[in-house]
Parts: sequence; structure tokens; C-alpha cells
Amino acid sequence: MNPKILIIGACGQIGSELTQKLRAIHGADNVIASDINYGNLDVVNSGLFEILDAQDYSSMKICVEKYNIDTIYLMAAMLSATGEKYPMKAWDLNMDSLFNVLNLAKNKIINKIFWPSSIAVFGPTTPKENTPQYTVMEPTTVYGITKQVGERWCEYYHNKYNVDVRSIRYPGIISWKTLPGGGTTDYAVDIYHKALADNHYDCFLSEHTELPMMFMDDAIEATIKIMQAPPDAIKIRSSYNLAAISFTPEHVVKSIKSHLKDFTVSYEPDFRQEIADSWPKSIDDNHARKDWNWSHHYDLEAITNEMLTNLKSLANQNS
Ligand code: VAH
Repeated sequence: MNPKILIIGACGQIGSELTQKLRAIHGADNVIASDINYGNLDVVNSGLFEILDAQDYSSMKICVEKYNIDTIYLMAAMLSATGEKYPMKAWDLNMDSLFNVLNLAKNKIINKIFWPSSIAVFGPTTPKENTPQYTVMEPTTVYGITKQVGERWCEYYHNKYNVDVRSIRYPGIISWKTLPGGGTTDYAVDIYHKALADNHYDCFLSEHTELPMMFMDDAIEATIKIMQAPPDAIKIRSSYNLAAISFTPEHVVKSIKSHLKDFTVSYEPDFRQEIADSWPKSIDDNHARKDWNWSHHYDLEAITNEMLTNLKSLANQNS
């Protein structure tokens, strides 16, 4: 039988594509999208949609009971760069929303939760190459702190109240359908848009900044996979490392220039350089590959091809 799913933060970069995928799998009537505003009209107009404040437990409970929801994907959060501008808003949003969803499950009002963590849980003292699942974690951003604490609470609610909460540490996510918002890895999306629009990009990270990255289709596949896995396959209830590829802005520029030979770039690191420098360069995700059969499909060349082809096609449709 199809689950009844509520997606919180459905208008965001991952939430919007996850909504379309879950509607395709489970049927539009079984997937209720929600967000704090009508931020993505494709999502709002392609199925059931509710305005919902993720920090308001009562409103969330009313929405869950209205649609008889049994599964929640909590995709609302304030990301790394914006979180440094508004630290207490980031803490309140990221933690209040998680506790609301965990408590709905603890109170047996819903059965299952997906909650995204991030490589931002790691900090400057974490081993940077092939970062292991279990290691030193001293995040230096508010966003990373909320993800580290959130992982502890997810594991606690599972062990103490048997809550079926599942989580993955997303790397930087690259997509063409929706723009990211407030992240440090956003350069890897912006660069493709600017390459086509201006044939030039002013990059806010230095050329040698290597970061773990993933194409959106891989991220969505991993999210579906972990949620469809049988409960006893999920051996880690804090959050799983997840990886695909790692690259630098210089690698992306080279890849784009193989399609747009006159493309130019300037490197003008800003406050986000310090955030990026605190994160790993590459991630060991062998636990996810072993426990629930994860594997990625897109390398940098495939990502560049998907991004440029689809952004060009979008531009032609809108012209
Ligand atoms: C950010 N895109 O840049 C997010 C992500 C690994 C980074 O969590 O904040």
C-alpha cells in the first residue's frame, strides 16, 4: 500500500525535485507538499500543497491528521552561508522543525521520517581525505552544529522511543531544475547558469577548493533507497556518509570549457571560503553502499553535460 507522505520544505532545491519523484512513485494524491510560502509554482500547482510553518508543532499535527500522513520528509533548513548571517534563526528553524517531526513519531502520530544531514557536520579537525563514517566532528558553522546535534537526537529518539528516522549526510548538490539557496556549494550550480548567460563567472571560492559533490538525480535516488530499505538494513541511525565525486572549481571550469571554449572565470573568495575550507575533500560512504546498496551514477562530465543541455533547453523555452 502507498504511504501517505508529507514533504516539509517542498519548494527548496532538494525538496522540489523530491516532491516530483515521490509523486511519480506513490501517486500525486499520496504526496502532500508543504512550505512556508509558495516558493515554487511547479510544486504548488502539480499536486496537493499546504502552507506550513515547520517550527509550529500544532499546525504540523493538524496537517498530518488532515491527510492521515504516515511518513514525513523534513527538507526545510537554513543552510551554511545564510546560517552564518542569522545564527539564532538557523538554530531555531533547524532544531524546532526536527523536534516537531521526531515528537510526532514519538507520539505515534506518524511512523517514518527522513531527515537530511550534511558533510557540514565535519570540521577543520576532521580527516579531509576519504572522511570515515565515525571520526572527529567539530563543525565551525551554525548549520554544521545543528546537523551534528540533529544526528545525536535522531539516534537518541530511535534508541529510546524506537522512532524510525533515517538520514544521510548530503554533499553539495547540483541541479538545473531549481536554484539552491544560501549554501557554500552553490557555486557549482551558479557557474553553469553564468557560463551560458555571460560566458564568464566570478567564483566565490578559490580554484583549488576541493569539495564532495553529487548530481541531484543521485541524491534523490539515495533518499528513495534509504527510505525503501527494510528497517533492519539501517544500521546507522545518526546519519550515513554519502558520496559521489569530489572536484574543485578549476575542474568544473575545465569541464565547461570543453563545451564553451571561450568561457572565462575569476576567483574572488569571500566569507564562504572559510566555510568550505572547514569541510572534507572526499567522503568514505562504504556503510551506505554495504547496508542499503547505494551507488552513484553521475561523474563531472555527465553533470556538465546534463546542466548545459537542460539549461540551454530551458532558456530556449523561456525565450
Ligand atoms: C551548503 N548545500 O552549502 C549545503 C550543503 C554540503 C553543503 O549542506 O550549505
